[in-house]
Amino acid sequence: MTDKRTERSIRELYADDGERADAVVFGRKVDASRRGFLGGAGLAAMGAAVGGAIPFAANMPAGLIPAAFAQDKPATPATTASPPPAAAAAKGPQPLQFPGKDPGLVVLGDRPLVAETPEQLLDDDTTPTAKFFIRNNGQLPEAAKQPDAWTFAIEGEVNKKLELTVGDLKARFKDKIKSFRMVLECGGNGRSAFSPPARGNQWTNGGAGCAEWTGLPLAELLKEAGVKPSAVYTANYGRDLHLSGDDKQDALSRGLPVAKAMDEHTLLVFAMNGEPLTNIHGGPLRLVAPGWPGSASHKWLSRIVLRDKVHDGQGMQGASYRLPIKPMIPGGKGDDANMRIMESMPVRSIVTNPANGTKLAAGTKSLALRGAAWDGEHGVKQVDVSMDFGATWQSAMMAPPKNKYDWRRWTLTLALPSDGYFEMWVRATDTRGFAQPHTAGNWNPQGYGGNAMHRVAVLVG
Ligand SMILES: Nc1nc2c(c(=O)[nH]1)N[C@H]1C(S)=C(S)[C@@H](COP(=O)(O)O)O[C@H]1N2
Ligand SMILES: [Mo]
Repeated sequence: MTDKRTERSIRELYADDGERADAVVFGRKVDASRRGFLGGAGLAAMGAAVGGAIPFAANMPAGLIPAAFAQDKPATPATTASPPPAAAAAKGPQPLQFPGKDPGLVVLGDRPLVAETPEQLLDDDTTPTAKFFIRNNGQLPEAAKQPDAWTFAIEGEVNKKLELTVGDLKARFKDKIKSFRMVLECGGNGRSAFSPPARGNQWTNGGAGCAEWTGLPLAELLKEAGVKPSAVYTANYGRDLHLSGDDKQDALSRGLPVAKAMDEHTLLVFAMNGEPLTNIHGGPLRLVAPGWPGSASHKWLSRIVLRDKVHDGQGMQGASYRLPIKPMIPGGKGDDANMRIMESMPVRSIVTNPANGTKLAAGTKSLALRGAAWDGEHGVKQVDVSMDFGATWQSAMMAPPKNKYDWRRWTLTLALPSDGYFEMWVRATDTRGFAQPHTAGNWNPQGYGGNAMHRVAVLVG
């Protein structure tokens, strides 16, 4: 075995060629589609690697990376925006150090600052602000000293341009202010499950949170401004600076079709979880366009321009927030003409308790699971859990949503047949019947829409 090979992580090995990895790790080629056909020696090696006997080994697909190895994350590949220094990448996941934020958040990039919430920190019904993920594309603006004096405009294809402050918005539209608990999720959430790896922050499932957002439906202002029939799309602008410091470039400028901008859940938000919106989350004023890629929820909002054509700002073109119409070759370059703008987010579920790698006392006979499930526009129909590598599934109980775009908290208690190593697989299905796949599908260069099932390893005894 060469030095080069021993330096590679088990995860990388599996990502390249799972069956070859089985051979390298377990000393022999897996010659059938199931690991259960491994001889006793192979199985013993596998058991030693995961920490215990595997009662459902006969169902374990060959080449599957055991969930117990998932802590062994790949280093973040370089992005075009900010190649991380090799030394930093080698250090592995870094805890976040940021005022008011839980140090359990994991930094995916520090320039711009990006941090995700590990699944087990998403265990609250409403995600506390301290645990809410962070995604910036540019430099943070300075925190506003007088939030109510923050100005913003609605202009473009409207009958009457509006220029308002946050204070005006709160006072003049007092009776129209709404609060909804809604998921905000980065378009790239789940990206780390793509193979070959896709460009960008290597989110696991933690580029998402569900907070209570308070603000004015954008529709109220659009009605006041009078949207012209020529308007088809918004262009959203904010006051964060491009990473280069060049004020002629936008860090990000995406938009929404007029119909989505008019949805009563699309809010101009000034409060999060009952507190004034913090600077890091886009305060004093941000947009929240729930169910769509987080990039459509503009922070530090300064202007919304109604356009007579689809927006072409930073983040609207090429492979940015766009998905292949016809499947493309994984790892390929892609063709701009074969891409469409990503709109509704795909269905996803996570186990929030227990955490991956939890050890339980020998003889434990039952396991209470908790989690969350959500999707973009369609709603979650069901959540199913398998503890035997997908052979059988049991449906979880789901709490009702508070409102559209809320997530569904789910619970399920499973009987454990014996001691040993188990993987809990969770799979949500949306109301159209779309279920989460085993691996991230519809490969695309920037890795959007990856909604592979979440797997959690549990070791009993
Ligand atoms: N002005 C501005 N708004 C922005 C961004 C940004 O970089 N600048 N990032 C977007 C992206 S990609 C996401 S996923 C969400 C993240 O919101 P959060 O940091 O409050 O979690 O904000 C969006 N709004
Ligand atoms: Mo994002």
